[in-house]
Amino acid sequence: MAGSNFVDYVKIFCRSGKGGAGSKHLYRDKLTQKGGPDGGDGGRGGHVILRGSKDYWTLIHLKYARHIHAGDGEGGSQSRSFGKEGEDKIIDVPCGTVVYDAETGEFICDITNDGEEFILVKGGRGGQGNWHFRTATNQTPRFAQPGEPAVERTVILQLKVLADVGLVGFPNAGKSTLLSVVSAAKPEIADYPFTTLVPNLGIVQYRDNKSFVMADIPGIIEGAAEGKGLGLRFLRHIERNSILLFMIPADSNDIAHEFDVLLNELKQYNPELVDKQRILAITKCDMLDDQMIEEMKNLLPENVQTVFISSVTGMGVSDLKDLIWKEINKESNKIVEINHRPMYIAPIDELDEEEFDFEEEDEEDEDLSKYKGIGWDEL
Ligand SMILES: Nc1nc2c(ncn2[C@@H]2O[C@H](COP(=O)(O)OP(=O)(O)OP(=O)(O)O)[C@@H](O)[C@H]2O)c(=O)[nH]1
Ligand SMILES: [Mg+2]
Repeated sequence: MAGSNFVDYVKIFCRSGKGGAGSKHLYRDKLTQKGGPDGGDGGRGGHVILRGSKDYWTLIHLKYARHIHAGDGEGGSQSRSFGKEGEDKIIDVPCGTVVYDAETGEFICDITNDGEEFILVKGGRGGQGNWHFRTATNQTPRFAQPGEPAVERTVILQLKVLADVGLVGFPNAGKSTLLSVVSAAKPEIADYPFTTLVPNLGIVQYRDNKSFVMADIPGIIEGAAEGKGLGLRFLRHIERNSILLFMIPADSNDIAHEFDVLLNELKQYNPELVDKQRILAITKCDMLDDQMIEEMKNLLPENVQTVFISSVTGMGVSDLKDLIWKEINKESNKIVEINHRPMYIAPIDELDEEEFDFEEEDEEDEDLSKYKGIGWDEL
């Protein structure tokens, strides 16, 4: 995205190295006329490996490096010497990167831990030298195995951030304001809808040097599932949050209805999101007096823990932090495993020409560039 450092989708082409050929060498020296086969094996081609790294927050470093080639293995040589292995190419990705095959949409892997490695494309095996093929009846094999060819694969890397709590609400609900108050993040805040165009992450300091990660995502509106507003594109960033914090402003007309609308949009995106533990925060409560708060308590949705907060006065914010901490540490709210459904890849004839290349996401990004988004470097 021009003007922003937030890149959560890239398509890359990977090619492993081909295996080195086995050698057909026959041994000779000044005292030995026919020393027999001594050709060594070729080296393995380099793998393309994905590695999780906590030093990365986005996929921006891959945006302009979309062709990744590992080194070829070298051929074997005389005296049964092995060829050198091809250089492996390691791609560092942020924890929370999910990988799909770009042709079939099939889920390939999910990198969640720092240092976790996954071989995306295997290097070709090196061929065996002629030494392996000597037999009683063929003592001078003049042939050796060629190395295995390189493997090519185009993959889509998608980032689904690993935050503990995700903020869900309509535009202007005060999500970014809360993040700015409880963490060092400095998201843009303004009284018009869709101020936030890309997710923001913040680390919330809790008591005794404990901390948790909060993700502020762009506002959702009714009909987001059909693409209204910014659509549901950013909802994948709350897919693996332990809990969801719904935020509805105190001046809204019907809190219970707004809550249902939000819930319904999440459900349309991924029904599993509805199984997550939820907390409701009624924001901007500095606009209410105690009596109004009491009256409002009867209008709240049922079966959800609710906190009244104001990011401006600080009212209820520490209670909210306590509640979040309690919930994210509950064993039942820990995410054990999530199901990554295959990705939908449009058949070529459904794509218009512009989409059918590596710039696909850029087209979309371009449109948003006129807005000022906050990158994750603001953390
Ligand atoms: N009075 C009052 N105003 C608030 C409070 N929190 C946020 N606001 C105001 O509400 C407006 C919207 O706040 P944001 O934090 O940008 O809202 P948001 O939910 O991030 O909105 P989008 O990014 O557009 O989805 C701003 O003008 C804030 O100053 C609060 O606790 N009290
Ligand atoms: Mg915002």
